[in-house]
Amino acid sequence: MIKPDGLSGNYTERIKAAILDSGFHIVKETEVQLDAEKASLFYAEHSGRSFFESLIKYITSGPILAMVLERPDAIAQWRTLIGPTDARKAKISHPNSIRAMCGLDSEKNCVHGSDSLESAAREIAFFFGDSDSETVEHDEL
Ligand code: 3AN
Repeated sequence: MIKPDGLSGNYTERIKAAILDSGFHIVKETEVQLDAEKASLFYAEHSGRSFFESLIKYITSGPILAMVLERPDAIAQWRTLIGPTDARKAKISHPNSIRAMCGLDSEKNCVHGSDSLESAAREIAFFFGDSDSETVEHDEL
């Protein structure tokens, strides 16, 4: 997912170029404006965290671009390509990462990546409907 700061900062084309250069295939994409209710569902696992309210405000501050990305070992490869959650750290330890390119800090880090097959299935279903989640799980396993 490219977050609102990624889209408003006009990083979409550079991010997509990095995605394709790293051997991913963009299977699907959709631009969506999340409201607070949907964003809270998406980030339900963080609902008890101190930064939750601020995170919801940020992620609903403009449209996001959700994408289904495909390649072998996609979860780990994408997380390597985006770099650490804290974009300030990414700029030092992973200067070629996407978060180093367009992120600001731990919250405004311009892109999201599913952290497991299970969360990928859930997040793909969230944006694109249920059938894709099953396809991805079966393809990956
Ligand atoms: P990642 O996006 O690297 O998987 P998560 O899942 O731990 O990181 O966090 C989800 C989102 O919550 C992050 N992308 C970021 O926007 C926000 N977030 C995480 N940790 C913090 C933090 N310490 N302070 C503010 N926002 C945070």
